[in-house]
Amino acid sequence: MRTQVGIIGAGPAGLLLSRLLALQGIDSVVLENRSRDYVEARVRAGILEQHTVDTLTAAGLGDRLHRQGLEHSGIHLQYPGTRHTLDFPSLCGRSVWVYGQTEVVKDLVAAQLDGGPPLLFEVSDVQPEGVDTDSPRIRFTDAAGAPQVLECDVVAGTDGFHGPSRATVQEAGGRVWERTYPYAWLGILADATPATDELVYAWHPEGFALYSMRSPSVSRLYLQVDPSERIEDWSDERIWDALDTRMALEGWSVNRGPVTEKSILPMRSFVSAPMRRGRLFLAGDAAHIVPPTGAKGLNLAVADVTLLAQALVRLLQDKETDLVDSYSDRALARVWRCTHFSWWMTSMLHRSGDDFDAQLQLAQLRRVCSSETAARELAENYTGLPLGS
Ligand code: FAS
Ligand code: PHB
Repeated sequence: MRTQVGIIGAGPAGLLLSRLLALQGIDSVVLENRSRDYVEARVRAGILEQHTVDTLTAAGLGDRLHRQGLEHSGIHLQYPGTRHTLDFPSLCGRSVWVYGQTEVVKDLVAAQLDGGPPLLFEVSDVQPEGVDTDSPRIRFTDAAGAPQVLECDVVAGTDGFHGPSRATVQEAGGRVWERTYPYAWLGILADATPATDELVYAWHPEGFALYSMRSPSVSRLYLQVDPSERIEDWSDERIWDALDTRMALEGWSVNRGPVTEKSILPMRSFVSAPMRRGRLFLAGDAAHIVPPTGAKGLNLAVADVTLLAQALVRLLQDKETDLVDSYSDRALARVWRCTHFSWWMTSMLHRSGDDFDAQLQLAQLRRVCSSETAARELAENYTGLPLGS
């Protein structure tokens, strides 16, 4: 087998990269170790930045997004007795969109299978090789159990936090930064009409809570819990009661409904540099992880592959290496900006158990809710800084 770009991983990063390259006449093959059903069912991100929406729309993937996505012009920040609304368009001229990652992936997979480049599910033993040469390859076993070799000009490692690509880059040197937070998120999906027009990020003495959604009839809610908590110890009733407590506001209440999914998500910040080794390039969670508080993970993956697609087109069509040579530094600049913002939102909203911290957090929240300057800084980062800024 031969292609120009061998792509490891069919998450949003790998699938969008394949699409963006195809639109520029560059062929690719996407290798995915899970099944289509598994990939499409993974419940993850929910918020799309404007540049993500613009990129998906320009790539011909915006129809369902514009029909079913919910444009949100702000968020609510809450602490006991106060729920304050940040109006993003008036603060920074941008909004965000609620459209689940599951839906983005379904749209990408459908486009790929409808005449797009090859997408091979349920492969195994995937290993990039020869990445320090101009003719790298990817060894793998296909779904039928046959050993295969994919000869390429370039390999894209979009295989997430647990894939093989980052290790291949790190073998040649590099650095990793990691911070594990002393809390986790318990998340639920519920068939319940959201009791809020826009997301509510609530600080509370008992812990952080987030009211999000997937549609006018599906709510997505999160609770800060200790990382050692087990989901089986959290009945639906206990979850709803905790949400009621932490999001309590005079004259308002959380809408309950059947819980259709619940899980506990650890929280970490992780950055691996460089995002390149020879002809192997990393993008998305393969290179970085951010705590979900800032709704950055999926959007950062989209930003990476937007830069990478431009760089690979320049390399493979114009035979120019300037953009691939600067890709890692340019991508990492945005990665660190988003890592900082995600850390800042997380640190402001999650209880550490220390009362001095609590007073600092409340002071920061009161500042953001009373100062247009402070609110603008949150709004600009949350809605996504312009690519390349
Ligand atoms: P992904 O992990 O999505 O995709 C990588 C793909 O590579 C997967 O399909 C995987 O199966 C495949 N793969 C792995 N190893 C392979 C191998 N050896 N061979 C072939 N394929 C291989 N972000 C937010 O903004 N908000 C959130 O609320 C949020 N919640 C999250 C909850 C969870 C449980 C997780 C894990 C992440 C969450 N994220 C959230 C972050 C998430 O959305 C990621 O940023 C996003 O999936 C990044 O996309 P990719 O880089 O494509 O990585
Ligand atoms: C979600 O809807 O899954 C979501 C929304 C905002 C966040 C994190 C997750 O900050």
